[in-house]
Amino acid sequence: MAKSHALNNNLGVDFVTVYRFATGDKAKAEQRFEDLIQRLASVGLASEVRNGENHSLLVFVRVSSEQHMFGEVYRSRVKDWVHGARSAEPSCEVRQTLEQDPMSEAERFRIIYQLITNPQSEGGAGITPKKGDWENVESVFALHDHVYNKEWIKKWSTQWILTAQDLDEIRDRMGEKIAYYFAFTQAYFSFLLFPAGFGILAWAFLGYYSTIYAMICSLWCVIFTEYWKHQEFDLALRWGVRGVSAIEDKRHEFKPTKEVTDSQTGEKIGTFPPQERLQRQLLQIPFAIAAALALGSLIAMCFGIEVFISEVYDGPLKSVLVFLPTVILTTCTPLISGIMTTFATRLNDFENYETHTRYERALTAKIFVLNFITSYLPVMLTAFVYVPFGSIIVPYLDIFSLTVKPFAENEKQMTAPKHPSQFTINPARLRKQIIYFTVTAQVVGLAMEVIVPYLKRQGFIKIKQMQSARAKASGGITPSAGADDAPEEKEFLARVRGEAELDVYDVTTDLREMVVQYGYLTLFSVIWPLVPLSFLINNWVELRADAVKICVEMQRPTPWRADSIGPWLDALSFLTWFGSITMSALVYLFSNDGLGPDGSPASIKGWGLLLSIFFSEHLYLLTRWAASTAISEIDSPGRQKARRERYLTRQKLFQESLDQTHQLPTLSEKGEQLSRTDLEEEARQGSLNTRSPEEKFWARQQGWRTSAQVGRDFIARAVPDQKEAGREKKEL
Ligand SMILES: [Ca+2]
Repeated sequence: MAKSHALNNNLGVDFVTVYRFATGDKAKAEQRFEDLIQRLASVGLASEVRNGENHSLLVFVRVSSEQHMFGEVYRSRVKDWVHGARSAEPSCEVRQTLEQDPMSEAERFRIIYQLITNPQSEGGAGITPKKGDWENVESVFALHDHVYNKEWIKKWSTQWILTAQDLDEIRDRMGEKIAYYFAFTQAYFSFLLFPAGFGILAWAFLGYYSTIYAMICSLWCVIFTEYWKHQEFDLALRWGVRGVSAIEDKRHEFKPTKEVTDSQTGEKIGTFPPQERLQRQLLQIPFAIAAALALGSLIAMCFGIEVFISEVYDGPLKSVLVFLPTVILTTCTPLISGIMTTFATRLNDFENYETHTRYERALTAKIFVLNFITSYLPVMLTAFVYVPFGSIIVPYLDIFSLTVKPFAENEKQMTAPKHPSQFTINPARLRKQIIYFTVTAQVVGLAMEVIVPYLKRQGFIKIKQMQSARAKASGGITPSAGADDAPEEKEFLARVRGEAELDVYDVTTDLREMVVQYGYLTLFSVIWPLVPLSFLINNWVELRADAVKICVEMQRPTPWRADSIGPWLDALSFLTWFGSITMSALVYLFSNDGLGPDGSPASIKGWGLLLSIFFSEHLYLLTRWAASTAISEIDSPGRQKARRERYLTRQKLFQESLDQTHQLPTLSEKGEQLSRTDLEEEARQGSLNTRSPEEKFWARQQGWRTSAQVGRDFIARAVPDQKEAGREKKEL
């Protein structure tokens, strides 16, 4: 098989399972492996086994027959319907249904993945990769569709804007969860066009810390947040995933502590009492304090050293030493935030959430706190501590003289000025910092995302080659994984072994990156109005680079569903609100020629600062209300689709009830047929005089013809009106 052919054909494989075994206890490993294959077979999955790298086996899995697949599709759709995510009841005739409502690749892969991993009680094989009894199962992944991937990258890299069709295609291939990330980034990218253009004008004509720029930018952020909420809902309708976050299987890790019987349904449910969870959640407070202290003190320390070296120190190697705090920060921050993230995850596990959605929401909130500190604290320290209070703080920075002691020639070079008049604030510091975070760090981040995994992979390949060369030289004890491959499969298996080594894609990392980036825009862009322009350029590349990353650096992601960007929406709203505070504070503090106060707190009026924050926050609330009201009026394809479906259902029901009404005898017929007999009847009944006044009143005229006749008689007998008679005469 030629190499290109090996890339273009997946040989009908749905999923690949990597089974890694310890060579110590071979009997146990063999037994477990047999269990695995048997479990897969029990749910209708056929398997083929090949040798893998480093004591692993590759199990190729596919659904054994079309009938099995139909059965699973039907079950999945019924589940959606029962939970209200699907409006029409799925028909048992799946083959017919699939003609009207075809299955996307994403749906197919999701159903098969769930078939492998869902518990046996829910009809799955119960294989939980890396967990519990299935620790040996290292990963379960689908093979990349390289033909599609190639087209995808080619298409995206040659067009400016991603269309709704492009996003639909991602949804059909990768599932809604990933499609939501691309939809969000695309919406954010298009929204950046305006502030980018306006930012250039502001930079050229209005200068830094412009009130007009701050107001327009804040307004834009409010509109964007509200627009995205609207858009998100619309996509959920269009993709038919409204409410899927509610259909969820319990987390395997959830440990119920109490079993209760539902009084209404009689179902036995394992629960975890909310008050117990609340107690555990209280641990978040010490966690947040510890995180703020650990990360905050590191950042504050590096900040102090940096100010000391650049503003106070006046000895040799100054230009090099200035980078010392950056080095400390870039090495220590990932370390500390890594430890804190582990803590956060442990704490989140301990809080024992029932569903993935709730678990993720809680974890995201914790991670967001960490990100908030590491990303924005350095800028806030400069803006709200160094600039206004610099002259008070700088004399105390002598404590950092230790860091430069080995280089200084005399004491004088590292003595801070003791009097504020001897010291001047460096007003460009804040701007330099913002440029670093919004340009340099973005470019570096992008490179880290794409290039580092590539180098890592190349490194692995090199090491492997060296190992096998050494093994060959020393007598070739360990044959390579592909030694027994059939010649026609060789290329294909080599490719699968490569894909098995790749990382698992987690879309939340990419989403977090975007939300953190948005934070710089909404919180600080008034410092340097070219921020949106930088983000606009960065995000065009980012969207494509992430697509490449998924295709090349990652295993094919399992297509999960979602009906929003989830907890990141809360983060987005929070940042927008917080931006209304920081922007107004920055404008108030620095709008004085863009230089800001001279470093003494005396020039800042506390009440003025509070007033401007108070004012801008109320303006924020008002604009948010106006924007959300205006945006809710906007029609959109998803809403149109939902409306059309509702209309058709309504029409159908109305028609049905109308048909029933037509079967009843109408009053007109009744009147025609019954008028004579009714009159006789009336006379008879009236003489009996047994009716109630109400019955008598309604019994005088039977049928509409009688009523009409009585009316006509009244008209005929009427005496002509004098005035009217006069008028008629005139007309004549
Ligand atoms: Ca990214």
